[in-house]
This record gives sequence, C-alpha cells and structure tokens, in this order.
Amino acid sequence: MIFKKMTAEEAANLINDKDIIGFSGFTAAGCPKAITQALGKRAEAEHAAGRPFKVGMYTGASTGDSIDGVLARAHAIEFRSPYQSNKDLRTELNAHEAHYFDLHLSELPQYLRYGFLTKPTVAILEASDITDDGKVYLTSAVGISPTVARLADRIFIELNAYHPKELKGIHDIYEPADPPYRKEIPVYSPSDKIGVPYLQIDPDKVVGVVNTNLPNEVGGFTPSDEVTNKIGQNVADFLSAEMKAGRIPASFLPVQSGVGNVANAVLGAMGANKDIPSFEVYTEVIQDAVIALMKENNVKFASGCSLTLSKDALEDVYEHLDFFKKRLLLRPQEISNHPEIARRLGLISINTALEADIFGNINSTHVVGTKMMNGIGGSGDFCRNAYLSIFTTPSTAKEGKISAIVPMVSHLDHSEHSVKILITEHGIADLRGKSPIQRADAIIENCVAPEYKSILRAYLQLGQKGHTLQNMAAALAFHDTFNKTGDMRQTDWKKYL
Ligand code: 0RQ
Repeated sequence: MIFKKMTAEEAANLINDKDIIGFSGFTAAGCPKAITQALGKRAEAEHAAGRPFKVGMYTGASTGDSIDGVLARAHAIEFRSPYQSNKDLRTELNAHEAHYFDLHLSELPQYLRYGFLTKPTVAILEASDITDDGKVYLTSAVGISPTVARLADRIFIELNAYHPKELKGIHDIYEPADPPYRKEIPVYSPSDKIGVPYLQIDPDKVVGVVNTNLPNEVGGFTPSDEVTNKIGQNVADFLSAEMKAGRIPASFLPVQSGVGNVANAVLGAMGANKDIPSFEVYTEVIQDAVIALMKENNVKFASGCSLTLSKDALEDVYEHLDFFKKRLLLRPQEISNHPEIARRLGLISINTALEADIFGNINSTHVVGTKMMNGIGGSGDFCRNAYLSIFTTPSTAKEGKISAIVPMVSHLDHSEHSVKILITEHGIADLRGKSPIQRADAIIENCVAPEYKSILRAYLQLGQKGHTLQNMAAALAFHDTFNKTGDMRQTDWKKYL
C-alpha cells in the first residue's frame, strides 16, 4: 500500500479547530470510530489548555457513540447535520452548545455540491479495502461518502479488518450530475445496479490510513411488546386488505420502513401474513427483521443505504455472504432516498411519528414542540413521494400522560397532504379522500387511546367555524397542560376559551 499508515492519535493531531468533517456511514453502521475517539481527547486537551477546538460535522444519518457521543461530551461540535440520535449530542444541541440543522437525508449531498452549505475540508471514511489507485471499498453503509470524499481537501481512511474484503460488490456507488445536466436516475427496480462497486477517490488527497478492527456500535433492540406487535398486525392487515381490494398489485410493491422497534414489528407481521407475497425492500436502513425475512424467503431483495444490524445479525450476513450478496445492495443516501425513485418504484412507505394531529399532520422530531429528538431522517424523502404513505405510532407515551394524537401538532414535519394512513395499536385511519372533519372522525374513532377519545371529541365541539375545526386559543392546550401538570389527560378546554 502506498498510503502512509498512522495511528488514530497521529491522524487526530492533523485535524484542526474549525475543520469541517464529512463522515462515512449511516446510522452506527460504516462510521469511523478510532480517529474520532482520539479527536475527542485532543479537543479536551485543547480546551484544558485554554484553546478553542470545535469542528463542523456532516454525517449520513445518526452515528455511533465514538463520533456523536465522544465529540458531544468533549464539547467539540460547532455544527452538525443532518440526523442524530445520541443522548449526549441531543443535550448539546438542545442547549445550543452545537448548532444543528435538520435536513431531508437525500438532500445533503446535493446541498453540498450546490454550495448551499460550507463544503467539508476533511473526510474520514471507514473502508474494508483500498487500492493504490484510490478505489475505496466501503463497509456496512454508504451514506454521503461519495460526495464528501470528492469535495474534501484531505481524506483519512480507517481500514477496518472487522469487515470482510469479500463485501466487494455489495455497494453501488453513483452520484448524479447537477442541474441543468441531470438525467433520470436509471433505477427501475430495487436490484438495479447503476454505478460501480467502489468509491473512486483522488489518492493524492489521502493523508493517512489507520488500521482498526472494531465492530459497529449499533444498539440492541428492545424486544417487541404488545403495543408494537399490535401496530405491526394492523399494518399487515391493512396492506393485505389493500391487495384484496386491488389497490396494491398482486405482485406487491417495494417496501420502505423506518428504524426502530415498531419498524421491526411491522416487517415481522408482514412476513407472517400469508396473504402478503414475498416482497422487495427499497429503503435506507436495513434492520434485523429484513435479514430474518430474507432467510425465510419472505423478502426477495433489499436495497438500502446501511446494514444497521445487531452484532449477531451482521455476523450472520458476513458468514453467509454468498447468499446475502445476491440479495442485498447498499447505495448512497442520495439514491436510496431519492424522491424520483420512490415515486417511480411505487414505494409503500412506513415511518414512525412522534406525534400526529387529528387532521393528519405529523411531528417526527420535536418533543412537546421545542426539544429536538432525532431529526426528520428519511421520513420526508419517502412520505411525500411514496405510492402509499403510512405513519405508525403508539397512541400514548409516558404511561398515558402524553397522547401521541393531539388537536394540533406542536411542530410540523409532514403535512396532511402527504400522509395517507395513520395506524396505532388501536386501529387504522384511512385518510385518503377525506375532508378535515372526516379525517378527525376517522382518527379519533380508530387510533386514539380510549382515555383521550372524549377529550378530543369535545375539542371538535368548541364552536370553531371553518373548513378545519381548529380553535386557535385551545389548539395547543394538550401541550400547555402537559407542561403545567405533567399529564395531558387533565386538559380542561374551559380554561382556554
Ligand atoms: O421516550 O426515549 O424517554 O423512552 O420518544 O419513542 O416509542 O420508543 O419510538 O424509538 O421508534 O422513536 C419518531 C423518535 C420514534 C423515531 C421517533 C418518547 C417516548 C420515548 C421514543 P424515551 P419510541 P422510537 C428512518 C426514518 C424520525 C425520522 C424517521 C424518529 C421516545 O422514529 O426519529 O422517521 N423518526 N426516519 O416516550 C413526547 C410524544 C412522544 C414522546 C414518543 N408524542 N411526546 N415524547 N415519545 N411519543 C430513520 C432514518 O432516517 C435514519
């Protein structure tokens, strides 16, 4: 290898205050780990010496603790985009210690190319292999790697022996041209390969290669429970009824599903439903449930941006790469989440809401209107453009003190114009073709927790006039009551009239 080998500490010492770093990876899969750990220590040492040390950060989505956790705890983040789910980083950005801007995941690479955002000065990529002429074979995710590797002035590689070199061929690297030269992105089915299996970088930009042998830092899953299982069951029942009604073709359509326990339960229930045929997946995050369904031949093929798998599931994939490489493909997020492809393939998109309102608007990001949770992720890329856009949520949070369904969302991420179906553990509200008042009836009747039904029905009787029956004095009374009493069930409309 012609590239200079170095330790993580040596690499970190070459990264400067105010550098802007673009990282490989998507979720905790495929992220660098060693250089950032050393960078955290360097930042702490600089701060102890009274010198400023903060970096800007572009990532694919969330990362492992070695990036977001380490750098947040070291107070070393100037700004961060686009999606995060680390507790310590969340604390930093809600306290304005780090600036955070939340972006549709498909848009970040083109925003960087268009010059809308300051370009990265440094790229840190995790690779399973690299050739002397600059062909980088990534690991278990792609994310924004192609764009940041091209735009950055300096590149550091973490060559991680944990990932087998035989991964070659699982990635499909493609960057679209920018307008006015962009043509259609020629993905006509989830398994279409349109690029090359490696990331071509300029070898002259490589500052050094750090050898590692570190697993991904993907967190474990909470086992599914009665609520998530019921939501999964309701989604599967709904989709099988849509097929019977002829609104989903008998061969089915590719599925996009979000991240987390609800998403795993939904996929599990779809696999168990005898009416739903073996289907394809075109998504961003490939989770454990997809691998389990693939082994049972309930999923034929999965195209994604990352293998966000538990340690056991990833090792299972790596042990049986001959089987899985024919069925898995990893793309840049610009392609896995591309609106053009979502619309062309006719994705059935299933994402989790933090909060929904009775008129069908969705809040995916802000807890009680102010505190950032994780970010919009890919939910907007998919929901606006899907064949059928479904949002799921448990009907309540915090032992029933919070209703996930409120009169008006406290923050808007996806509007009533994009959201077609809302599903909770209690049932399904089909919002297609319904007026606001019909949507409110369907949601209260089918999705709301029993203890909140009469409160929400009473809201609609407050005497408001107009097309959408919002009462401007009382629309956020659920949230106001929660802030004052800690329990939305105590909402008293009279106080707001
Ligand atoms: O709180 O963490 O203190 O226990 O929110 O809620 O039910 O565990 O659900 O982990 O699946 O997260 C929307 C955040 C759901 C996620 C969201 C509290 C609840 C709990 C988490 P605790 P759950 P999940 C693919 C697509 C946006 C991006 C997206 C998300 C915590 O799915 O980030 O869809 N989605 N991307 O108690 C206050 C409410 C609440 C609430 C739940 N209404 N008010 N707190 N909670 N509802 C992913 C990518 O793009 C990479």
